[in-house]
Amino acid sequence: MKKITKATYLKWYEEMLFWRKFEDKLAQVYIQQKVRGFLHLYNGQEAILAGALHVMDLKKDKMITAYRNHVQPIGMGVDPRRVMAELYGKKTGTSQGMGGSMHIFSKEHRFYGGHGIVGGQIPLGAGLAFADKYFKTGAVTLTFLGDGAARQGALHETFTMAVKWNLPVVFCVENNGYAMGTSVARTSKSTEIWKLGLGYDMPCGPVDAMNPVKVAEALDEAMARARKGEGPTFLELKTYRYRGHSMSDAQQYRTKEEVAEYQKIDPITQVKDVLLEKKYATDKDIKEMDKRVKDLVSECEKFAEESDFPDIQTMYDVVYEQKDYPFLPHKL
Ligand SMILES: Cc1ncc(C[n+]2csc(CCOP(=O)(O)OP(=O)(O)O)c2C)c(N)n1
Ligand SMILES: [Mg+2]
Repeated sequence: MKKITKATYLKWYEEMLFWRKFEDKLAQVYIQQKVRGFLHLYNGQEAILAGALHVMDLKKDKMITAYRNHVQPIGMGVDPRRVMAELYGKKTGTSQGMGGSMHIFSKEHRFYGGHGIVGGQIPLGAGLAFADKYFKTGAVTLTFLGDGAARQGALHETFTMAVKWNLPVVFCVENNGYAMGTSVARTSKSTEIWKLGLGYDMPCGPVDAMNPVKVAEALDEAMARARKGEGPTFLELKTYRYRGHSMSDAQQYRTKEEVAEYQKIDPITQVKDVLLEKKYATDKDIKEMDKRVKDLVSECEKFAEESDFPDIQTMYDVVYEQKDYPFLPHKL
């Protein structure tokens, strides 16, 4: 694995803090009704993305996830101003403002969404990996899914084929404890989700995903296996989300004390502690990074605010229309 150095920790701190603050800003503008529809935030889960990016080959590897999908494309190189604009529904957004929160996508950066159907991305992730095996690109696809999605039938169908065909894919459950308001223990008697891999003879295991080092180590091993043609791995990344499922969640299913317990092992604080303990950064350096993050978030907000909404015609240009459909003539 690429060594984890002072530079890694500095990068991790600034990036993770940016993802956190970018989403805090989204929460704020959502309440002002500038961002509409659903909004599912990633606060608390940042160590997963930081660890993954450390071991991915960003020139060829791919990523696909569910609807909690704003910061992953930024990590993979998409301009954060365009992600913010997409959430505002503006034409400068990643999908010209027509995708919105759950559907960030960038083929150029190999980020394949952004999927609102729980578990829908599991077979798609295997499909991306199938293409890489077929065309011998040497790339690996990281397929992220939630603990709730792990209960979908599509997971089992996909696992059967992915193992049989030795596809270069790593299936990563982001176990944040809940599927909307339903805890893992309420969805199944088996709460150790990683054990689902055992039934498929797939290498599998749990990972402390509040720490980016642990995530990087586990993913590096899994990706190396995939690159050697030895097939998929199934990892259960144990994490936590601080905010509700979406912005309209009253969070009556958990206590404030439970959230506070996880905040004690916050991934960004863990990275900051290493920076200070190892004297990789001074308090002044941290303040400078915090300021850069704040400025960049403001720049994204300004860009989104000042961009135009798409022309109404664009909406019809991107909807499939069968010209010879016999019964309902298109109203336009
Ligand atoms: C097929 C399907 N069923 C139900 C829903 C409604 N739904 C949206 S999110 C969600 C919970 C998913 O939880 P999890 O997979 O743990 O992901 P998390 O939100 O925790 O990241 C449900 C049931 C949906 N979007 N799609
Ligand atoms: Mg969950």
